[in-house]
Amino acid sequence: MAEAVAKFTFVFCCFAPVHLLLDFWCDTMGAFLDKPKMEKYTSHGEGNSLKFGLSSMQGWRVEMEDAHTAAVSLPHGLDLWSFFAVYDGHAGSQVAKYCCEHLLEHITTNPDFQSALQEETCVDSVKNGIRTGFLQIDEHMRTISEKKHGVDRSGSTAVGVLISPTHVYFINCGDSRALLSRAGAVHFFTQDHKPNNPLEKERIQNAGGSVMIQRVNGSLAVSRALGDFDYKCVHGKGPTEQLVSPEPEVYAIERCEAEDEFIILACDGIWDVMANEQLCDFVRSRLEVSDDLERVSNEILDTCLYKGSRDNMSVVLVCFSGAPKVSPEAVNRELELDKYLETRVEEIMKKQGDEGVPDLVHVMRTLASESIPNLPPGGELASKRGVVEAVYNKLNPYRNDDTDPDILFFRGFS
Ligand SMILES: *[C@@H]1O[C@H](CO)[C@@H](O)[C@H](O)[C@H]1NC(C)=O
Ligand SMILES: CC(=O)N[C@H]1CO[C@H](CO)[C@@H](O)[C@@H]1O
Repeated sequence: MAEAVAKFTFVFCCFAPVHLLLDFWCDTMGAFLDKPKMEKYTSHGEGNSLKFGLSSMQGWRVEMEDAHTAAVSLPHGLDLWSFFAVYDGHAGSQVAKYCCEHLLEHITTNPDFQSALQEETCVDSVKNGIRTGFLQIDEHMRTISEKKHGVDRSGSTAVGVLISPTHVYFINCGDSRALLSRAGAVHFFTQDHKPNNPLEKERIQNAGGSVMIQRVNGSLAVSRALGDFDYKCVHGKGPTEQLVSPEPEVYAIERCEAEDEFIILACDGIWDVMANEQLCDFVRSRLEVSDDLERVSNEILDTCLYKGSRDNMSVVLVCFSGAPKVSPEAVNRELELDKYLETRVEEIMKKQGDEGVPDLVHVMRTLASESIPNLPPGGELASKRGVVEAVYNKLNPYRNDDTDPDILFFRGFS
């Protein structure tokens, strides 16, 4: 319920490689739409032996509140470092937008982080510096908000990776998630901060709050976030002891040149319908048929939409030099699969005969009941819905564009 009433605004912001050019996109409209908005904001780039692609889609939400940062080669002497993040906003876009523009700066310029750069073994200091950056930006935003008499009630989760020449620092505050695929398997993923987690619940209760319907005080679905200052005003408790904490969990993982494949950062709209292994398998299979990371990111979003995600969605895909490469066999297999699907759709539509043209749902259901060889792992038939729909529309002259979207996008279908 709370979700349907809340106002949502999506804000996209992304740093272009090397000189951190800001590129901005913002769109606000009205709760759930009749049809999902499938237009996407996309971007890509490379540097420091990394390639990245990203994509954001408004989906069924009337307004969107999402932002990303992608920066290879950082300022302040951190040329060999890179930073990627996804901010998933709620109750307004201000906090997501502010973090997107300023979080990196708060991290790299604070004294804790700076001291790390002078030391030999700096991993713990970097982690500390990241934590300090989060607490500092939150305090800063609170001051701004108080000056404006608390008009900003928005909040944002943040998930990111800071990549040094030797380590990947996974950073999470909230219920978005980052994962690392290494040597063909999920090697690491961040823990979601949900109010029901024992440690989160304990903190919430110690701050005098409660967890109901899996939400902080029955209303906020995430237990750590930047902003959300209404949940951060318990007297006598420090910033990390409040109902909602801005403290990130940071994990340092030593890089492994030979085995590191890719990192995925995505908001909960993705993980709601894809398990870690599923998404990893899907991405791996897509990288074998395309090296266009924007396209792969778009396919992730479309597949999640067809699998039933009703949320606004964002994904950032970062590939190391060890990522799977396009293989001619995989490309051929995919072409054959598309051809096979086209033929099957034609057959299903012809077979209907006197009963007239079957609807797309019937076609998808029929296909789903069959065993189709070589469907992309993790994405399955949902990832091929675009192909099916294209043939269907070509063959169906009576196509009605106003088909009930709930029928078109039968939820939970995979
Ligand atoms: C959360 O619930 C507690 C206990 O009912 C209450 O004292 C507190 O003001 C509530 N805080 C928010 C932000 O809803
Ligand atoms: C990406 C984004 O803006 N995510 C928001 C989408 O809508 C849900 C509604 O529940 C919010 O929780 C997300 O923060």
